[in-house]
Amino acid sequence: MDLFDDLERAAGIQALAPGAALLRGFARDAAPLLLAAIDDIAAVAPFRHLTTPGGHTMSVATTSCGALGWHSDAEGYRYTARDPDSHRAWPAMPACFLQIAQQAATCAGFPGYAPDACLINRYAPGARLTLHQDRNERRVDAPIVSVSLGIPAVFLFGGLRRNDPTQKLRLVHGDVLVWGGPSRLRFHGVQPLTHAEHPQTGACRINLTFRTAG
Ligand code: MD3
Ligand code: FE
Repeated sequence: MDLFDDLERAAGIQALAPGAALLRGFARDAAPLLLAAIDDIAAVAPFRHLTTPGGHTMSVATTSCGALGWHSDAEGYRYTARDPDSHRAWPAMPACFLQIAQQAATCAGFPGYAPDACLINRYAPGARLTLHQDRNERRVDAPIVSVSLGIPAVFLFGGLRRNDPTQKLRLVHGDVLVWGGPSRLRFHGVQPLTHAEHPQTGACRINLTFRTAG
C-alpha cells in the first residue's frame, strides 16, 4: 500500500474527498469538557426547535455560541448577533470549543482557522436533517468543522448538486469532520437517528458545527 495511506491510518485521518477529512475519535478525550460547556451554553440559550421559512418545525433542536448564532423563521435563514428568543448576545465560544476546532482544522490542512459561530444541534431518536448546503456564511472559503458527540448517526454527503449520488458515513462519539476547499459546498444531511444510549449523553446525539459566518 501507499505510504500516504499508512500515515493517514496511523494518524486516524481519512481523506473523504478533496478538502474533506474524517478524524476518527479526535474529540473523544475532550468530550466531557465539551459536554459540560454545552450545558452552560444551554442554560443561557436553551435548545429550541427552529421553524423553517417554509413553516416546518425542525426535528433537531438547536442553540449557538460565538459572536454569531444561527436562526430561521418565516423570514428566512440567517446569522444573528443576539438570540432572538432572549434578545441577549449568544454565549461566548468556550476556549475548549475553539481549541478542538482549530486543532482539527490544522490537522486537515487548514491552519489559522478562526470560526466566529458554533451551531449546536441536538438529535433525539427519530430526529433528522434533510439534504442541504451550508451557504449562508460570508466566508465559504473557510472550512466547516463538525464534532459528533453521544449516540451514533448516519451522515450523508453528496456532491455539489442536490441530485448527485450520496455516500453514507457512520459517525460516533468523538469523530470530527472537516469540510473545506472544493468540498465546502457539498450537499449533506443526517438520517433519522435510531434509538441508542451513550453514557455521556443518554439517548441523544449532539453535533457542534463551527463556521466562519461573519
Ligand atoms: C459537509 N449539521 O448544522 S455536520 C448543519 O450532524 C449540519 O448536525 C449536521 O449539517 C449535523 O448545517 C452535519 C457535518 C457537516 C457540516 C457542514 C458541511 C458537513 C458538511 C458543509 C459542507 C459539506
Ligand atoms: Fe449543514
